[in-house]
Amino acid sequence: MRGGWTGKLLRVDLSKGKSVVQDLDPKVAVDFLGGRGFAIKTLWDELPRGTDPLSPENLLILATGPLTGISMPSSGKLVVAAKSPLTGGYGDGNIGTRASVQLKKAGYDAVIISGKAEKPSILSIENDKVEIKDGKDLWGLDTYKAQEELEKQYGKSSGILVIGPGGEKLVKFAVITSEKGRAGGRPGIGAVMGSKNLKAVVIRGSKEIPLADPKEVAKLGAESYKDIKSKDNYDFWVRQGTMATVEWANANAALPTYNMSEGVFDGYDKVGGNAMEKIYKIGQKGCPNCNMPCGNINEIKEGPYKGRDTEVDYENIAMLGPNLGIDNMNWALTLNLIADETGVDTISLGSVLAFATEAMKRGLINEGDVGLKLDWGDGQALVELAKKIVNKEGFGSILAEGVAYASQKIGKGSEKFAMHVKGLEISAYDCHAYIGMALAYGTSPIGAHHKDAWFISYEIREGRGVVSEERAKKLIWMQNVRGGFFESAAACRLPWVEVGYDLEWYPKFLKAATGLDYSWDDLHIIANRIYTLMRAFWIREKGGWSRSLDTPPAKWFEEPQTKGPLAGSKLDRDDYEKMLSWYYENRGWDQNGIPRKSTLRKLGLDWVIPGLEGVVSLSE
Ligand code: PTT
Ligand code: SF4
Repeated sequence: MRGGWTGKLLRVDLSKGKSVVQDLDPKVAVDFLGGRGFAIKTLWDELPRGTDPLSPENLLILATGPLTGISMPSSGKLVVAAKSPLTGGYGDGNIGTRASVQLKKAGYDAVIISGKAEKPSILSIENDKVEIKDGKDLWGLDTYKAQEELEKQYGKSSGILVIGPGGEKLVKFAVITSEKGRAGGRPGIGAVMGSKNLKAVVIRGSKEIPLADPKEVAKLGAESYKDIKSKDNYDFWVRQGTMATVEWANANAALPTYNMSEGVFDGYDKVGGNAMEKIYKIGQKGCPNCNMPCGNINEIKEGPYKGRDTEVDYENIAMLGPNLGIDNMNWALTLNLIADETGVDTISLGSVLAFATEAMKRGLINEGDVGLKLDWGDGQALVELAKKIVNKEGFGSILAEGVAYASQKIGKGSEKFAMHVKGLEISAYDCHAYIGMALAYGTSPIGAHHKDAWFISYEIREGRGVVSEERAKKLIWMQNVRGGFFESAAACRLPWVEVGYDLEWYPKFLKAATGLDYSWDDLHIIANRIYTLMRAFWIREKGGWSRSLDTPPAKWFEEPQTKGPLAGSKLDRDDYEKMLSWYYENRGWDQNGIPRKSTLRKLGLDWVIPGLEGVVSLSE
């Protein structure tokens, strides 16, 4: 390997208190790139079928890719992955953090953490020196305080990953956080870290990241940073970042409102990008190596957390504002701060709060069950319930298991409005009117996340409601670029998505970094391989497959929107089934969503066949 990859993996066994450095198999690097690709390959190869995600046997993987940390726009991202305790399938997340760059500089492409420390611990990685240190003084601290403490001890430039009380208490949607406001691992990767008694990972590196052609990387980097700054949308993006999506989603009847019952919200402008800019925004933050920083730091002006600040994005505000009927930004910011400090996912938190509110409005649960009276827009009660969830108190402990579990527990038809796919709560786009985006959620390889395909923007641009094989193929293309390439390379996709930075830059960077000539066709083959392997992992862990696991909840099919420009919209089941069939066909999977043997062979995944044949019958 000439560069891009360091060629080394660090394995840490917390039970034995030992670590070992291994060579990265060059074929794995070339065929899977890194990030998500490394994570799924490792989990497939090494995790015994049926492993309890919160047991010491689960593997917590921190993985970079060949573009991470190099002088390329927005290259400071890190994939955190494990078997998910929320879904029971493959789970990962992507954090913008100094830990990504520091890990490459310390000389590793990935860290694979197994076992469980006897007592609360910190994993410290400083180049070749790897230590498991006592973390008992940090245990119980929120993520902000723990971050501050670790910065004092290890220096501000260290890469720090930390969990909060949510991860320690094994809330099923706990995340890993970094630098007060970056978070990743929606499917409970923070709980996996907590189950290992691992409070934090601190990484410091001082080595050069190996590059095949350092001069070319520097040249491409300089040109790219200039290119990004020259884009028309650049200034607006830096002012509002993802928050401008609030107004855009409302205009297109896609803003999640009242537990994804509606796509428009009367008070949207009070919690949108413009309101943020005028009233609440006090600062700006970005990930390493990024010159289009999008972290909006906002001040809470009223309420119990008055004067505190918190970093927000669209998903956070949409799920903790309109989806709860909240039109007072201060409550949405307060809920966001609670999620960040305790280290739980904002999207899932918004979803379980909305689910409980709807269940009470429908009379399926009552004030006595919850210990609180819930209503749309009642920020105070929802903040109280959020605290019960993160502390796993009373009814909060049911919601802390996620919306799928809570709906099973409550029963009475509540599954219909439990807004999840495969157990992961749906992120912030209402899909009554967007069948393509519904399919994107249905087929996302970690459960209902928009990260693999923000298909709704394409549907709005190219026409809504189209049911065709072309659309299914386009969705696969988009998943491959976003969830295949960006999650494995591993870099931020927003320069491409948000300001129009050209995709053609990436093969050039790959060539300069690794010396290898990847075309976009090659990168799509890699993405197909990764998607098919993720699907195989899910099938192995679930003991089979069914189309219902790739289908969004009944609400969007049965209860139309009642307001806004698309009032009356709902999804059509026959249309969805057609789209899903085309999707399977074009992925080379059979009509039950199971990869065909011929597909596995074509993608160089022959070695997966024996593992799957023990679980399901494979068609040719
Ligand atoms: C991501 C998901 C998102 S996606 C958001 S806001 W978004 C929520 N952010 C949370 C948060 O904050 N705190 C918290 N406690 N929970 C949160 N849950 C939600 O998590 C994020 C940016 C954003 S902001 C997006 S779209 C892009 N996501 C990328 C991605 O997934 N891959 C990639 N290669 N590049 C991306 N660039 C953008 O990064 P998950 P971050 Mg995140 C505070 O974690 O699990 O992947 O879910 O990473 O560093 O905060 O950057 O409108
Ligand atoms: Fe981070 Fe935003 Fe820059 Fe992406 S665009 S690297 S999320 S600051």
